[in-house]
Amino acid sequence: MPDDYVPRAEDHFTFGLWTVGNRGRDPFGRETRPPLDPVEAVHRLGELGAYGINFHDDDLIPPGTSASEREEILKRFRRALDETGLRVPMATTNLFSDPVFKDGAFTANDPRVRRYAIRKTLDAIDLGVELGAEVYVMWGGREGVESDAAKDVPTALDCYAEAINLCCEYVLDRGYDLELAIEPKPNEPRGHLFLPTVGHALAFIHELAHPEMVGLNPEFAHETMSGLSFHHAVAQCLWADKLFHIDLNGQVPSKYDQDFRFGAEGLRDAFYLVKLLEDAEWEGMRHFDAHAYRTESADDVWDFARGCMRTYLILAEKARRLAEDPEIADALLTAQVDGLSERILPEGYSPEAIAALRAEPVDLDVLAARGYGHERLDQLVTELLLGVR
Ligand code: GLT
Ligand code: MN
Ligand code: MN
Repeated sequence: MPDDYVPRAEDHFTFGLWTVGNRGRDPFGRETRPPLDPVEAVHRLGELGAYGINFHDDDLIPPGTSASEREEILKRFRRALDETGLRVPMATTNLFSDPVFKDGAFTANDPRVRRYAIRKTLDAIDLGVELGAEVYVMWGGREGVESDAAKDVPTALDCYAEAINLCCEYVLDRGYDLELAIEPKPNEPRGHLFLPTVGHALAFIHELAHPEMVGLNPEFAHETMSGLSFHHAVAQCLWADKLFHIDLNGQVPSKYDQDFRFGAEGLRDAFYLVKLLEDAEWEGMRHFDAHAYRTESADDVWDFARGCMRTYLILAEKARRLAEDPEIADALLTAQVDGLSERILPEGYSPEAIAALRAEPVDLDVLAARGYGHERLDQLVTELLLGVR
């Protein structure tokens, strides 16, 4: 049955080759799905209404590919993009699968590994830009440690900063129109990862040589794993003008990195997130860094992909309905949500303004006794989400 939740290119939904191409391997069991040809991924996503497809260097050009095979792969991939109109808005480097990176890539103790990691990244930047990428994601999957005696953290952060600074210099030198987006994660695959949360990454960016070129790619699962609110983390990125990209998926707090279908878990946080992005009219890509359950067949993967996009559109519709609901509007008045936009001193600081503030009558008993009506408001939002209003 046709409905309003059919994705269109202008919704800017994107998937990674590694997401729809995930084969269901986990630490305890081997693959349950066959490999997916990147060309088929482009066609299937195009049919579903996605806007784009992203990749790691190795997803598209597997390690060990000869120069002639590389050209053939790129030719087929470009043709699929032309036929479907799909774009490649983001690209990234795999700095975590090869055993060479077992002690880290940009923060490996062995400088030879760090030099190789930079070479691989610069090559991948060239490949991404060649295919049209405007955002470059940096997920430091091996940047971390298990045995703290083996790694001096401040020095490792110096190395991390040096590597990102070199990437920025390269982008400037080449004249690329490319922003870098750091993706924080608390742990997994390392015992501890560096830049574990959005907050750590935001602070780190301001120690870099080109902070204006570097932003964030926060992921729902990664903040949620630590029990943090993803929507708050994204709000702070927006507030700092650092939301360069986003990884949407589903996750149960304090479990392993589940990367479930968007909305499969954490539906309420997902709703406030969608509302935040839509209210802000954020122009970035709605990228799904998720994969189908291991139980699913190759065909079922497309139900997973469709589900991610439909849930986003349904939540966006719920956000619009919330804005139009008169009873919710009344509850928002009671909660005095608008009061937050009022400044303490609208004219700014002056000794006179402080004197006036001190002279103001204030009845603390009245302020302490007032209610904010959050129970009623929250129940109304719950009922909206449950579909009964
Ligand atoms: C990997 C990881 C993701 C990152 C990808 C980009 S790769 O799947 O789990 O969170 O976003 O490197
Ligand atoms: Mn993840
Ligand atoms: Mn991710």
